[in-house]
Amino acid sequence: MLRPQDSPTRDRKSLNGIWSFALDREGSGRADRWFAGALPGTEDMAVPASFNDIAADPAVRDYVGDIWYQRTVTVPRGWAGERIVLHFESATHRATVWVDDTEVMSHEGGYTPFEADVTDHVTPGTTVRITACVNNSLSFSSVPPGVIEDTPDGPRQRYWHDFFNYAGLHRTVWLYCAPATRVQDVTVVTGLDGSTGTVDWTAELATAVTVEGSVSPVVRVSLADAAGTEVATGSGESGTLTVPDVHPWAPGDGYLYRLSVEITDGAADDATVLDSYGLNVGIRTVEVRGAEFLINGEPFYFKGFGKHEDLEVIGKGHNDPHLVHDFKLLDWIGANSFRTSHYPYSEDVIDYADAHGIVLIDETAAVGMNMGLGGGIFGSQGYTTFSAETINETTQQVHAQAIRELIARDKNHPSVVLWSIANEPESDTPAAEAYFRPLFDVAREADPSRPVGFVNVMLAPHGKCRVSQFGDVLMINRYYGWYVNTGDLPNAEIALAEELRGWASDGKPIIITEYGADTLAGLHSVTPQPWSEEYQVELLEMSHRVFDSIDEVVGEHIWNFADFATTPGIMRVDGNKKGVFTRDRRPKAAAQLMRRRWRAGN
Ligand code: GCB
Repeated sequence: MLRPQDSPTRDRKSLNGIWSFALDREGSGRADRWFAGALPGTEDMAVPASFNDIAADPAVRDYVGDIWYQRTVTVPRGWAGERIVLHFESATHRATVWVDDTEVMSHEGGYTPFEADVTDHVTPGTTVRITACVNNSLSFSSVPPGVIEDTPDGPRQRYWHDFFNYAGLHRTVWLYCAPATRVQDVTVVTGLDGSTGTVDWTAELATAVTVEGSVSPVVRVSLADAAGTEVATGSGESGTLTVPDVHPWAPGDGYLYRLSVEITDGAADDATVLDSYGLNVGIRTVEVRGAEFLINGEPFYFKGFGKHEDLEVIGKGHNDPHLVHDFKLLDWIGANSFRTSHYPYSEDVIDYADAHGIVLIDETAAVGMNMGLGGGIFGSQGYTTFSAETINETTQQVHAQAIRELIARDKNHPSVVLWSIANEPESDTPAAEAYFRPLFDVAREADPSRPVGFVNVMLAPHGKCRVSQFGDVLMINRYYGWYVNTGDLPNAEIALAEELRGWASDGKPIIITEYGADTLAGLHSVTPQPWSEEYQVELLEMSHRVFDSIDEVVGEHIWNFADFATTPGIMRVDGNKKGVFTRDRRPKAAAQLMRRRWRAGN
């Protein structure tokens, strides 16, 4: 799905700001037609933000159910004659939307965009009411999964992933206009041959109902370099542009060309431009060859983090100052990459990574599909991961759709080099194999140009995992020295090396997608004890000695970039403290260690 933009033929209006807000504690809002007028008992809510921490009220923070958002917007008079589209960059975890009294769309999945053509429901020059009923509950039909359990004090949401279930309108809501005949989608795939770059493009058009005498639309594309100089042109709904003396996009060098896709009302030079859409294009290649991960034909070593969208007060709400600041910190520490653990991040983040040469592993929200882990660490026991009553074919369909929507959204981003279709699911059982095999096919069908993998959990070591066979890359999370060999780094080192040597025998590149230790900033100890800053440093140093001794290890992503919020638990102190930075982005001692290692080129 194309992101809304301003162009010579398009205009957009952000609906961010203060919305009316109401929790639907009785679950009666739909039956009582709350969309048909002002919300009852209205409070204020900021968009974009998670609603949970804004109110400073536990009954709001832990609320499960329907959450109503409403505002009015005046549709610009100048949009008359255009198609008018209402676009949500996300609504976590699902939403139904009305324009005045008319339901216009519903969407499942909390981290990908959705939109509806609302032209027939609005009149340019007048004001309309927009109402969104967002729902934050997790079930075995959602990704990520969860259950709502009855307790004496009412329903409680349980889930098996280790981050707080923040919800709401986390990203920008847009109203935009575009011509009836317009660019509906564009796909680019880039190539390199020596100093020549190629850009294969495919444009999908939406065309106005043809009226007698109308001309057939013609697609023209042109590519400009970063200075704005045109370097290649083409025409047709698909084709290949050739760029001599190409400046490739590369890690650390976010060089972007700008592809302009135009629809004209004929082939003549003076034909009228009906629609124009611009897309940033980074020309690069990605390839897995043997146990190497190649970007532009060069071996690439991933240095960075698993991150979260997680901030004080606004939760998972997108925030530009923090976006810029986090990227400054990535640069300061010498990181070249991160994983969008454990869900698709805001498109602002992906765009920014493109422009700053940061490499991304792009992940779906399929996390917490592992009841083995849930029993021990995250609280809920007594479920079987894959069964007719738990994670089943319906979940698999929702998961497949989540993969398709992630790829549809992010397929054109040069920063994205690898799809991660799940984090730490159960993967050592025949049921897991049956569940995941078709999902790898879904990803490869949606994008044949990038490698695909999933993130393996410690409970499914080499020789037991039945899903890693489907991945192009092995992504593995290991906590030697933390969850096992706690406080015993010498034995942790032996065990980690032994396990990694097993994985290395598969002959695929290995990315360590998580390793680390919870660390309370300011806690020091002469004899490094778990939770101290010294222990985090020593655990990382131990891990690096092992990684550096195994050629197949092509990356290290520390868990986590920063401390983050979780559900309450006896293993969590005000959240997960495995950050190299605190939640408010102060460096722990490990940050200096990593800065020395990564900036020295290791
Ligand atoms: C993991 C999970 C991550 C957790 C982390 C931890 O393996 O992938 O979501 O936060 O461990 O700190 O336990």
